[in-house]
Amino acid sequence: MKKLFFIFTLWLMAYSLHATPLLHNVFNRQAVSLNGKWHYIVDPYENGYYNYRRSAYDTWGPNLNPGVTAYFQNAKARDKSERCEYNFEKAETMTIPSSWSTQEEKLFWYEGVVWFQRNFKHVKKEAHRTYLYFGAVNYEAHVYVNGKKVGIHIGGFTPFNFDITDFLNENGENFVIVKVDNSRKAEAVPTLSTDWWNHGGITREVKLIDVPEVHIKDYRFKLDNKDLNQVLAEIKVNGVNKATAVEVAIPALKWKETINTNAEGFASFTFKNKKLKLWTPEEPHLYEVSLKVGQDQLRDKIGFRSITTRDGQILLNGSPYQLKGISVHEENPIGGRRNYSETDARQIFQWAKDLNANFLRLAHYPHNEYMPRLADELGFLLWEEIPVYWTIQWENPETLANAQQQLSEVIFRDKNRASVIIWSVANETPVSDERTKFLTNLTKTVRTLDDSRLISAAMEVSQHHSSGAKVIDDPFGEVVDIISFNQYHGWYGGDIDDFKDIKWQIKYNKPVIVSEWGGGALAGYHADAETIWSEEFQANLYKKTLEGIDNIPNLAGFTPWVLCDFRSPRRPLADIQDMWNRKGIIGEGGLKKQAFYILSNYYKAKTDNPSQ
Ligand code: GCB
Repeated sequence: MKKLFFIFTLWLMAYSLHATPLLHNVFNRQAVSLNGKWHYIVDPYENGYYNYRRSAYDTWGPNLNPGVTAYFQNAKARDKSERCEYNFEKAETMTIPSSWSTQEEKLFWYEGVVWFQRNFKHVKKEAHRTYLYFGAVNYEAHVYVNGKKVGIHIGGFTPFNFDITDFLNENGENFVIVKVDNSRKAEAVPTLSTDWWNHGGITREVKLIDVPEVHIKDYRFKLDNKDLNQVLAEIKVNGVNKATAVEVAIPALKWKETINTNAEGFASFTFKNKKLKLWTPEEPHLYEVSLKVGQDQLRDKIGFRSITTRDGQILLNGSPYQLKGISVHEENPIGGRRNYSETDARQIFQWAKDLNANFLRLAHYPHNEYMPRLADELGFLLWEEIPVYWTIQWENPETLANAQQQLSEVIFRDKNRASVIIWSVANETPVSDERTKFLTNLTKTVRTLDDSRLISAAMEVSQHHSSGAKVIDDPFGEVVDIISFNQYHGWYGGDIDDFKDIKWQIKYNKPVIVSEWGGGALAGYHADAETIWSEEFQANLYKKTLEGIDNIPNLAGFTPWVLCDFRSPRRPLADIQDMWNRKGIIGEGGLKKQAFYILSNYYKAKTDNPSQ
């Protein structure tokens, strides 16, 4: 109990010490973009942060000014005799957002610290707060405005913001410096080894947002699982200390109400409407919702749907629903860079549409916000995940706090997205008491923050020693809503011709998703189906897997591994892999492999004849 309390306190501390609690729906707020050219200095020894005794300059306090030595000061030699050993103005530039590995050839393999700097003009507005927002920085960001530290954020795939009002200069001339560190660490989330590229940098958009002192901080609208005519809603207003009126409207429903918050700016309410058009992938109906408090006005487009389970099935709006899925990394096969833009997201959904899919597993970390936003609009269901991958330090309370924070941040960002139906808390983690306790703690975080979605994790399969049956009996299965597992029969062992004869023993009567299956092929390499790495080999693996996959009990769908080839340092085989994981059904350069068409035909047949 004591330990739990300690962990909870750590988590709260992580929250309050690091980024200012997030503003919800930054996406739809008027913002000044700080994307574009930033100067950068590569700093493998952290020379700009520590002195020669390894004492961090930004912990020295006002009386021990590091002078021109600390990079976050953005110093320049003031006269011809002054020694200053860096100069951002003269340093090279890089376009933000980006991953430095794919922006700068010389940084392809680099893992460590890079400092980024840019100037910006911003005139303070009377009775307003200014927030500095980052869509994501991989992995650890120390942010300084005009030479002063505004905060730290840890975790490479979730948004954060700082209230920088009090750091801004009266003359409107400002600079921001970010120390970005993507060194892999054993205690981090993810930990030392993964099967994807450790893309360092300011990898998502940077924005400045002015909001009136009294502003909408957060809100949530969700359909009541128990009454599909009823919406449950909550609002949080910042900057008030008395009951405050918020105007809320959904014009298409001709619904408008003034809601009064309590003295802390919080209100919860419900409304009913028999004519509510529910959101589905086939008809992704979104309602415009508007919120207004004082001078602050914010809009969103929200879909209403329920997602539940019953008797081993997934129910969307109360009816059984089959998922036709594919796993996706946040990487572009054309160039192997990180995806970050609306255009990138539209490309992924176009491919998913060509595949006749209705479900994407966003592996293995939260993807950028364009993905859930467009999924809402275009009609795709999403599985979102945090990078609790393989072997995390299960007994380290800081690691747990870190994972909880990343989970909380993605839930916070996407809680109003109808497309998001599953929170996955882990991938292929080895069964032990400590690990199950860790993951169970994560599910508690989810249930506290969001009781309107399903929980899962990609688990592993074992083989029964005598019968040879494939067994899924992970004790974590007790805790989740959906049993998901990765299996690679025909690739990491097993003869694909035997796939249809496998006996599946799943301990839990819950819906099942096969969260990964597949094999590698080099796009354009043709041979017979026995020849590994050929498109024919991969196509045959897909064909045989699809012939036998319906033998899996309670199968609600699957997400083969993976839509596109992606970069990975674990894949050095020359002339075939060349540092790419080749399990994509779309190859490097965007070329569809044969397996793509096998899966798309299979999904088309399922769509045309769901009972097939
Ligand atoms: C897995 C992992 C995934 C890897 C994949 C592979 O089981 O979950 O991250 O990329 O296998 O290609 O081996």
